[in-house]
Amino acid sequence: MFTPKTKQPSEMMTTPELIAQTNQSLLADHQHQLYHLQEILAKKQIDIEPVIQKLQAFQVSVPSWALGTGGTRFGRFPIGGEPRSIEEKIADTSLLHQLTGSNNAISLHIPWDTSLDYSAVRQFAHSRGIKFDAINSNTFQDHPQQVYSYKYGSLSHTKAEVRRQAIEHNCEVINIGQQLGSKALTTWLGDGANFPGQNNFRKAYERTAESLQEIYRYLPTHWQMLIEYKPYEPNFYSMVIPDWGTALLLAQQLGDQAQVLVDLGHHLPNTNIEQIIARLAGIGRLGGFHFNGSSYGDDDLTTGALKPYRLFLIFQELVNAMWSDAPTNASDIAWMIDASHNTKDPIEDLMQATEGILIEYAHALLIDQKMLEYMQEENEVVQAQEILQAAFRVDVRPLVAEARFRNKACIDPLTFFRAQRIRAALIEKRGVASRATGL
Ligand code: AOS
Ligand code: ZN
Ligand code: ZN
Repeated sequence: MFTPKTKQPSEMMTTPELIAQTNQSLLADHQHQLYHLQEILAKKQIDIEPVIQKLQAFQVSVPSWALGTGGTRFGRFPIGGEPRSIEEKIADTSLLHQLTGSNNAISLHIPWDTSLDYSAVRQFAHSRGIKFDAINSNTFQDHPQQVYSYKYGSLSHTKAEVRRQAIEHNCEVINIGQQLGSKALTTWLGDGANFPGQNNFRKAYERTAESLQEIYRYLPTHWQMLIEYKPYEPNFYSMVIPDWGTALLLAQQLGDQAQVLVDLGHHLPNTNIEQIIARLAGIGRLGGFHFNGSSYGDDDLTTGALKPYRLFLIFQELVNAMWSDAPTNASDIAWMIDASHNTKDPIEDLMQATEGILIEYAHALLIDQKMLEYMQEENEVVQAQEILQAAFRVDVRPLVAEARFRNKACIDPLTFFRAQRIRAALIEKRGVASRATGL
């Protein structure tokens, strides 16, 4: 591994020159692997060029709260050097993007990410090559300045004054997003009930729909409202928006600017998520996507670490929807990683998640959609499965590395991050006790 002699200024952590220099030392090996793969795929009539270009274009945004360590209700183990402000979160996103070439946006969460000067924040992000993706409201926690508690709900609350406060918060989040150049509001509600009899399901839904209607009316014309669903947590008996059906119903009642957001961890075990994706993409209502990995529920583990085949099947539905001209266009979807880091270095985990996402996207891009459709039409079940398996078994990592290389990012980001001792530099700069805002 190449290690530079000069120490980088801790402000920038790395430079394009250093990345290019390091890439040079890895280039011969990388190209050897790429040419080998190119030959294998050429024999199957697959041209790697369009695949690499699509991988280069794919950008997945970083949630501001995942740049620090998360935790559980049992505890938290901060790693040190965590970002202490929006600017530092943007700096970490920019660093990550320099290394991966695939994370050019940040998704903020209000009020975890407030500022006195959003135009300065916007300028700072612009100077670092970072954009603002969907902005998140937060009515699942009580915040210091608020008058009413969300203990019994927010947009669905029985009391009009609590609903009003939650509506106004969402409008305020839109105002902030507008100043930053964001184009979507993500609403995820913790609203629900822990006990039978606690809520009137029908009325809780109606109140939520009415509250969302008010926020929707406030939405700028070029914005989207993304409605995220979740079957349980923080309420364990019922959630007001538990599933994609409810989220879709709300979106349809609201209008064309309202879309459903699918978080991979927000399904009960064994749910066929790829079918949900196909349904929503097919009717043009898939607006947002939260990537993570899950074993049981909303585990927020690293994307692709546990169920790469399922992620591949999800990407197959997206690629197929684009191929077949379904109303959903991937470029209109707000892609975001939504994870919580209890064990790993958050930046390293985001690199692994990004790699996991791109690998399964690449696998899906290798599928001959026309041939698959033919096999499906002819009820050639065995051959259809063979097509999927053949794509999934290819080691596409050289394609992903090539996309990064062409994006002027690292051929091997994780090794670079470690060799440059970037976490140590962040700790030196921000201290060992620095803690990012978030859960
Ligand atoms: C919560 O489970 C959801 O995934 C939301 O997207 C939430 O805003 C985010 O995870 C921060 O808690
Ligand atoms: Zn989410
Ligand atoms: Zn979640």
